[in-house]
Amino acid sequence: MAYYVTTPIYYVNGEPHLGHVYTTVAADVLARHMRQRGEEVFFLTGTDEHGEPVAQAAEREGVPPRELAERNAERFKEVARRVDATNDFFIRTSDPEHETVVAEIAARLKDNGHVYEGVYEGLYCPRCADFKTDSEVVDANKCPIHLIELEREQEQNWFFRMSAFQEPLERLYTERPDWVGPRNRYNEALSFIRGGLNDLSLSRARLSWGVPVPWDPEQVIYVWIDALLNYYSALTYARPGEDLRDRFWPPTVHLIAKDILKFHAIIWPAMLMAAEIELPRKLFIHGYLLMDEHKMSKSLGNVLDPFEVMDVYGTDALRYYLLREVSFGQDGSISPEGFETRYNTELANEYGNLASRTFAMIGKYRDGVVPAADPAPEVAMQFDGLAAAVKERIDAVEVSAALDDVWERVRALNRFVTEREPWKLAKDEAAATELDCVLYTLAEGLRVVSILLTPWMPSTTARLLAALGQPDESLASAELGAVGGGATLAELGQLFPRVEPRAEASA
Ligand code: ME8
Repeated sequence: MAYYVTTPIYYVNGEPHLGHVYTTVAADVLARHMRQRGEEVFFLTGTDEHGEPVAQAAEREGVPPRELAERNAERFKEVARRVDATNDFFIRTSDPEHETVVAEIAARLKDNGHVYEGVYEGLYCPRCADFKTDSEVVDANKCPIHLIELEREQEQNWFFRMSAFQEPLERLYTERPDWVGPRNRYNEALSFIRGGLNDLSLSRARLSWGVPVPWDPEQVIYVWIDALLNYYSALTYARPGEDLRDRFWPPTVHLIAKDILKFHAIIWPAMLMAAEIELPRKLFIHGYLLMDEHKMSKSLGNVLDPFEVMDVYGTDALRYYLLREVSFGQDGSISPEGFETRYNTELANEYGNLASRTFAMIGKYRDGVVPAADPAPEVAMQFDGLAAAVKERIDAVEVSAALDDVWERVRALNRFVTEREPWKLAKDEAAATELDCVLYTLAEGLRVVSILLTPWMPSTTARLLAALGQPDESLASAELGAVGGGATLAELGQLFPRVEPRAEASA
């Protein structure tokens, strides 16, 4: 089965930050896991470069929008590489191929009779690039997201008759209750639809940074119409000479945060229906990372800077922390203290130490060769059905619950060491077979949890699997007992070395 996963395309008007890293890493976990299953995967991320948000930022900096876009798109690309994202393509909405598709689909919406000319009047937020209804604004005229005062604006525009899709959208939500997850977001979107849909202005007259409206080049296509189409256009040119739509359309899952729910859960399916394009299978809406409940401020030392964390602790530690600390789908706080605690107790102690103890004991008691034995029954019981459970979690986009499931087994292996006390067995010749069983079970358990953890911590697990002499990362081999004894262990070193508290944090 083909698997197509996307992140939002990020605005190039600002710096990449932890929120962007979060979605990209989560999408990468899904993509990597599916590749382990032998599925054909396409993973897309990229940048949103047109519209007011970028035009205005460029104006503030005194540079042309294209220049700002060039510079920041490069930074977002760099971040994707830095977090070890395995995206198959990086789309930029200023790509001429994307612009061509946007113009084509806009023309199709018009040809299909869903576009008309009219005057728009409303409170407009330039930061959201969105008109706000009276029920959405706060304090009479403020953007609910940016809390800036909005001006009432009027424009001659082309409109998309979104109101005509109210009933088809309601039907979509009734027929496919899984199409938006988690459930609270589904309910939110559905009640928004039931509240009544207005037509959507499809073009902007006052702006030139965008894709010209094909039948009225004085106007540009509204940035959200342009941006949403990235998920579709990318497949037409990501591989020169190939049309990937055949294999990958419709998308399996669009990952987004709740800030852009309305665009993805309402406008996007309405547009696709109007253009007669098959709808995506699923939207999954994750929560916000709350970096500080009070106020983000570097001087308070409470900001988790993703780049600093990766420099000091490595990329895998950050990937692990983000998806472990906050239950995927809900809001959650993160902090440098929280990170350090999980790094030390879970990564360094529970996983890193388990590996180094196992390697040390097999080295000392069995000359570095994994003994042949059957897995110990109490551990076998714990691992029974684990790979299948993880698959099911990932199918449901439960990215942190899947990680928790595996981590429980890391802990089970630690308990197993404590209970069986292999260092005592080693002193008793009559216990040689039992020691073989314990050491084999540990090596085998480490192998299985490491395969399953690969999507979250790819470099670490690759290192560990290589040192175990078992580089096969396919999910099919993630069964306890699938590999026998006999492998000679290589040098492993510390997986998560202790890090002295940063001077900055203790100052
Ligand atoms: O909205 N917690 O771009 P954007 C979790 N260009 N995720 C966060 C986050 C946080 N605190 N902050 C940002 C746009 N994100 C449009 C999208 S898509 C066709 C166009 C993540 O740069 C999250 O995925 O504002 C959120 O939806 C996205 O960044 C918004 O990125």
